[in-house]
Amino acid sequence: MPSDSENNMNNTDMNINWYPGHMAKARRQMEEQLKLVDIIIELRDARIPKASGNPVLNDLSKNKPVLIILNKADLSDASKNKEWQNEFEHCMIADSVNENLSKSVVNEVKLILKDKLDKAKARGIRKKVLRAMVVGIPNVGKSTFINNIVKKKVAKAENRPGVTKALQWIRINEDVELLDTPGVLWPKIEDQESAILLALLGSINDDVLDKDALVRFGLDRLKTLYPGFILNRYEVDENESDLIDSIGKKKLWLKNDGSVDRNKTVDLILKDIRSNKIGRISWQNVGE
Ligand SMILES: Nc1nc2c(ncn2[C@@H]2O[C@H](COP(=O)(O)OP(=O)(O)OP(=O)(O)O)[C@@H](O)[C@H]2O)c(=O)[nH]1
Ligand SMILES: [Mg+2]
Repeated sequence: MPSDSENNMNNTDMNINWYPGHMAKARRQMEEQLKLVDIIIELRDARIPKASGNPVLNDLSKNKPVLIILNKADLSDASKNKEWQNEFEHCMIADSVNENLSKSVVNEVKLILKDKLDKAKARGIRKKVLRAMVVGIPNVGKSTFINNIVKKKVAKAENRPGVTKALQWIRINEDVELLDTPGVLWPKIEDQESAILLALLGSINDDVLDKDALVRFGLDRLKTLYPGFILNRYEVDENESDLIDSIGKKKLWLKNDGSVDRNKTVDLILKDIRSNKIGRISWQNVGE
């Protein structure tokens, strides 16, 4: 990781809004609901399956089965998705925007809970409703996933972190209910690399970020992970010393005085990185 990016990411602005108060509140509320819940569905970003795993949520999920959904899998590298899937006990690969997930997810939840349900049945208890709490970092697609499962737009979803503010139970059918929750991060980031990746892919409010440093980090990492992607998208030599400047010039993203409009260039590259415009990218590899 380039040290200048690391230093820039370490600035105090970053720390101010990293763990806003509403997240602490959400966590407390999630803890309260936990006793009602049979299973936790944890959404992770398929492009950063490790960095998008939240240690706070790990604590919460103690003693409950967890189904991991590698979401936004349409944006990540298909072969890496498979490798990551094998890392988790219960895990599905998902594109919550384009796939119809309802049947497969409900079936998987029932399969994971089968033993528990069978035991309850043997004791003469018939459990009426299965309840799943949907958790994950901000902007990972929790509300979109729930809308997909319920096949209606019941939860508000937008492409920025912090859209869902309150917990909301949503009935899927006569035997399954899902709880939508606000995205939560954790109070202390030990791992700068995870922090940068979360920022790069849009889980931290852009207003508190040094976007220029973020994009420099992204382009640098991209050169190593997927050689040729930058050349393909922007038609510039990947080894240019100031890639943002070179891309701005090539694309003619200029200011009135003819110099590169750096802010605009940074914004557009960041947008490309967060979509699949440059290509399907997995930013983390298994075992690293
Ligand atoms: N390409 C792609 N985009 C997705 C997918 N799932 C969600 N999105 C997009 O990601 C953005 C965030 O979705 P939300 O459902 O609001 O995310 P959230 O986790 O509920 O976010 P918070 O409530 O802010 O924590 C939206 O623009 C969605 O359209 C997916 O599987 N693939
Ligand atoms: Mg939401």
